[in-house]
Amino acid sequence: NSMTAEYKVHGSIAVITMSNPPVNGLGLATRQGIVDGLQRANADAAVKAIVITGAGGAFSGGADIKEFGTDKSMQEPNLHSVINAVENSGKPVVAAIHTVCMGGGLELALGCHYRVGAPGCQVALPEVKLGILPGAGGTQRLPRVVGVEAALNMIVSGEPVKSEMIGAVPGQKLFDKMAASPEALAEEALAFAASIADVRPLPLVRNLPCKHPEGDAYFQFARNMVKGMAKNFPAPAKCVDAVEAATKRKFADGLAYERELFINLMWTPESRALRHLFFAERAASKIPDVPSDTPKRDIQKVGVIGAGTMGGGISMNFLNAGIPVTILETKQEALDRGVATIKKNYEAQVKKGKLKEDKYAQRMALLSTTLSYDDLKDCDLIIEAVFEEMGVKEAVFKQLDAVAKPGAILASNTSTLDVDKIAAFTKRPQDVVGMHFFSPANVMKLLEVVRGKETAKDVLATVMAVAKKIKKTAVVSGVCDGFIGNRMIERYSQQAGFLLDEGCTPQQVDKAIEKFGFAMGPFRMGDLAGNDIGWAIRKRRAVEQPDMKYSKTADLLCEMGRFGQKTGAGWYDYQAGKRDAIPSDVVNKMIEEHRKTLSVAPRKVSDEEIVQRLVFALVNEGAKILEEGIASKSGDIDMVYLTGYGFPIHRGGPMHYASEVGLFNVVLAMNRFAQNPMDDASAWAPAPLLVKLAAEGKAFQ
Ligand code: T1G
Repeated sequence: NSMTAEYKVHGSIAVITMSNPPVNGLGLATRQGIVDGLQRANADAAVKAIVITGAGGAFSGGADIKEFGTDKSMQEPNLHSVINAVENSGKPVVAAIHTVCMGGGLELALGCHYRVGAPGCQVALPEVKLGILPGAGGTQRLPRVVGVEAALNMIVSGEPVKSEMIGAVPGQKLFDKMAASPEALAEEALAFAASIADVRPLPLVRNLPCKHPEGDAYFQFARNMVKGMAKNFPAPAKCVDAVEAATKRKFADGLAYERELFINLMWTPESRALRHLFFAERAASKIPDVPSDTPKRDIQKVGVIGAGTMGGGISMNFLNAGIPVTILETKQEALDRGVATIKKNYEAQVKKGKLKEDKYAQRMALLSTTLSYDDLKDCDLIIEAVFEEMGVKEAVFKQLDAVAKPGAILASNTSTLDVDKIAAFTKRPQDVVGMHFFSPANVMKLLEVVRGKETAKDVLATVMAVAKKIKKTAVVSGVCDGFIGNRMIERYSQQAGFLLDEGCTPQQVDKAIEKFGFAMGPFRMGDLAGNDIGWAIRKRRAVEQPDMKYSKTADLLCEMGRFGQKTGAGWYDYQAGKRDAIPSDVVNKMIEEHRKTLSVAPRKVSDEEIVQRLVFALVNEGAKILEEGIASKSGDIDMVYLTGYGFPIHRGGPMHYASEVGLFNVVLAMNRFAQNPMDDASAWAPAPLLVKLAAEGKAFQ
């Protein structure tokens, strides 16, 4: 590998510059470059001191996570060896830190004899967010320079702290000097290196004391705090163990202990899930056939059609990002109601201290309303969130086609209708795209971007960039009934219904899947979203897909008018003004009566079977979505389920979870479920992609 660290001597100072874009991940070649630079500098009599820094937009973002799970990350010189080489240098090594100094990058800096920091640099040990902990001395050195409590907070939270915040703490030893500005850093680091070139002995962080005055009491307190917040993740508690070791053991022993904890955590399923999601989240914004340098349209002004729940929530996303919005409705009182709801939402945030009064006022100042399409003629992006009925969509898009300026992006918030048909209502199908927000639209992170046959590539690139700006996780979906999320949830709901027919109560199913980690089981979710929504879809489906088998229970429930929280009763009973789901004798009776009509003896279904049938139903549909090209990567499907449907993060998403279980085992289970006369055998016919991967012993990519 070509060395990815440059070496240059300025006067008597050797400068080693890591250059491994995009964030100077400490990959093997970079590590090798640093070690070689140190050797050259120590061998050159003209060199008195050494500066290590990073090219481009980071000092270093830490270990190269692209190497994780490969043997390259452990190949010598591994990060430990590089840090040892720095500490054992015969000449002083100064880290010149700027922009991003994270994980292994900070650990490298802590191995240096001195550190000069530029203001505005994000300093963090974010390993815990990947389900691990700093594995190259971070848990042993950071407490020695910023104190035990500050270090533990940074390591357990993984959150970045601004360099100038740390530099301002009296007695801190992380930065020996703060540069006046990022631009001044290089100059000041060289001058600083020259000023300490002859100072001996060379200071080592590992030789600094590390104590906490209340020792055991403090760590007991820390353990209690961490236990509460880290429900499904083992790493935070291990961070406490590692930092405690720094206060109790000799440095070398603490380092060895940290290494042991690090390696154990690397192999936990939780860490594999978090590392998978780190990449899946970033990969989701990449569209295989849309180059990342595709020119984007400029979005200065947004129009929203419809001031209902969705229209209001959608508008707030743009107001929050400082983008002016014009909401259009057909009647003034609908506009007034919509604006009042937006105000109520913001005022609730102001009351909770989450939003400053002046920010609230700024956002409202960006909002305008109108009853006339003419006022949308200079919008760059117009999103309709009107009634989910093709006739209404047609009227709206015909009007938009007549009024919107050339190049305006026309988006539909439809959750199931055919975006190609909608595009065909206009003379500009290339500018039409689906932007499917999830309710509540100003809260849920997921945005399904539905790509029509004609949708232009720069429209997609623009919408993905807009999604990032309004802090949404955007996933591109092809056109099909239900796109990615709702198409899969259909199969999940189908299984939930069968489980009731076979002997489960709603609360048993919900509890089993919530124990697995879902935020909410299918029946509590139905009561929240409204059972009538599924009812309407099933009626529509009955025409289009008469052969799809369903449990009648959901229809019986709706015929009882039990639509959920909004009617005060659904699968569960509710007390006025409260959200707790109370098991309902009425519903359980209805289910028992219904079973009698099926002439089936109810059976005890295990929690494990409940979870497998619900989750593998998602996986099988997900595999079909992949092979049809509706989704381009399995990680995209995982992101949909994590950000839109409350799938547990520590399981990594349905497709990742299936790969962890082993696709061979998933197919075996599906074959078993297909034997069940109460079930829908056709639903368990494994997708060809699933069969292929299982036969090859492979995982989803
Ligand atoms: N290695 C390799 N690539 C990385 C990377 C890393 N550490 N961090 C980010 N990237 C890539 C990312 O995939 C994307 O690539 C691009 O950089 C921009 O990222 C022993 C073992 C640094 C704050 O956990 O928090 O050190 O998609 O979109 O919003 O203790 O990335 O463009 O091809 O996020 O400006 C610890 C994780 C590793 C840092 C930049 N380090 N990264 O944020 O851009 S474990 C981390 C971040 C470790 C040691 C252990 C952020 C960022 P592409 P981005 P950004």
